[in-house]
Amino acid sequence: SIRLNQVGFYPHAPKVAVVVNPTGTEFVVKDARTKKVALKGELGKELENQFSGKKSRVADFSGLKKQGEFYIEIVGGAKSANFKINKRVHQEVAAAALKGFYYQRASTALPEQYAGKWARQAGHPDDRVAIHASAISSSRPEGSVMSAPQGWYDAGDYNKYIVNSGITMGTLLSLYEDYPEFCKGLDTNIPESANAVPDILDEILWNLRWMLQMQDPADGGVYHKLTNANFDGTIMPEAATKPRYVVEKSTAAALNFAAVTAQSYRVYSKFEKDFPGLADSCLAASKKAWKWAERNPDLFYVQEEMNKKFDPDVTTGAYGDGHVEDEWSWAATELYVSTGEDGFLKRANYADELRLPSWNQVSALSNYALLKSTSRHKSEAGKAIIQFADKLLKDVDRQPFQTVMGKSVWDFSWGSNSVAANQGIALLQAYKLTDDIKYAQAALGNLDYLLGRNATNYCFLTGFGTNPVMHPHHRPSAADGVVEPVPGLLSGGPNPGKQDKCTTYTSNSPDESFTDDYCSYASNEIAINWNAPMVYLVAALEAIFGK
Ligand code: 9MR
Repeated sequence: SIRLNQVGFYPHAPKVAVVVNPTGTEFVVKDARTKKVALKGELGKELENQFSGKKSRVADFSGLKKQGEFYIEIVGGAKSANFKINKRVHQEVAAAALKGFYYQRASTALPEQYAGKWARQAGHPDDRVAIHASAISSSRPEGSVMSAPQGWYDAGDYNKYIVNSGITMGTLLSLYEDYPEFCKGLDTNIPESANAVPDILDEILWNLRWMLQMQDPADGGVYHKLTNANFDGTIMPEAATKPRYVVEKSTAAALNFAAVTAQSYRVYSKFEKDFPGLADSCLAASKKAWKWAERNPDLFYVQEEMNKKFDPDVTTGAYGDGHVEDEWSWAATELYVSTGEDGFLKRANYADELRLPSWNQVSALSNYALLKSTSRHKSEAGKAIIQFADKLLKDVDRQPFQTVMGKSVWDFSWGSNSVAANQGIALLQAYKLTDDIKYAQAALGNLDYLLGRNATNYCFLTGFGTNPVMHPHHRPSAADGVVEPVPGLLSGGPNPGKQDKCTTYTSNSPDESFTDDYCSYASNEIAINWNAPMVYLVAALEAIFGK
């Protein structure tokens, strides 16, 4: 009944545990080794969960600043598992969450040296990809094939989607741009670790190389996705050998591509020696995709419509987005920040009212990007971020888990854990702008949520915590014969939609609509666009508090 960050706490940051259905009113924190009391305290006043009606009280032990291993005991009641108080308490979490992307690599074997017991054979060479009937053009006629290897598998499935790569890549590239020094020290033991480039940029490059191949050099358009016709069964990558297709080009894909490659130009131009010509290719590709989008502003991917016209039917993830104003703004902003060209500034709209980023809503990424510019819009873009952050902070002390995450029922959507992580990023942007530690502390509260201070009592990052997620909807984790799931992957999190119709859910409360079951693709899948904000959040917090 004691919910807390199951990994641990920083010496000089808030420390909160939540006791659900408390019996007593006092608590102690004890040293795990000596069993001596390190801190005594009183539980806070009773709070009621707006969803489940459950009663809880808060144990605030922020006063304990000693490093070590501890546990909490309610006087006359429950006891927690051990946790750490440590200066760099989330360092391993940060490295593992980034390493999660290595485990998602397509077209390569993962040798034991890097992958440990999750070593596996190569899957999906993707060097002879068929052109789906929807994607046939004069440059790529019927019967032709193209090569687009590498990239990350999107999620628990083995397909590769440009739109979802957009926000994922933007988030990881921004982490590097916002915290370059910290990123340089983030070692993930990948094949490229020995080179002079930070691991995070080597990892991002694995997906960037794939994305670049998804552009048709003939016209600059970008195929919406590279996919099987249907989802695979529960098999390892090397056993998944069904035909692969690129499907039709879309405006959303072109704009996501343009944004990512424009930002990549900025980032990789500092590594010209290591990757000669890469940055310039990215910028040229970005501008070409932008121009294609200008010529094709309304080619929206609607899978059902495509299936009516072309064979075979494609039933994998659609990532269809018919509202691309935000993608236009984001692409224009990245192009503007990278080139300083006025033409792009005109289209570089930022959100006056910030909206939380997700795969189909990227307007906030324009605001974030403008902070890296000298544009006249910079201060307005920043204002919107601070206003949004202030809204997030409101009434947090009245919440049962004392977190920004979960104030609103709308937080619990498909992939709700990425909502928690993206709220954290918005708060950290506000912290960067103001230097007011309250924003960073609230972001840390959302990390605490993800690592255990939540209504489910799960630590949502595989491989961590005393009650970790064990059965994510992730094909390699389910098919590899290893008991522990592939580590460093963020489970999607509570989702009252329960679209998977799994029978193992135990609650209808939105914040408890989660089941640690492979069947639950709606609450327990993993996905690159959820892992990326997790990496950002935990890495940035380590950079801020891990001293
Ligand atoms: O994250 C996506 C979510 O917002 C959608 O509601 C859902 C249904 O279309 O799809 C989610 O994305 C999935 C994608 O379509 C296929 N790969 C797995 C993704 C995570 O579940």
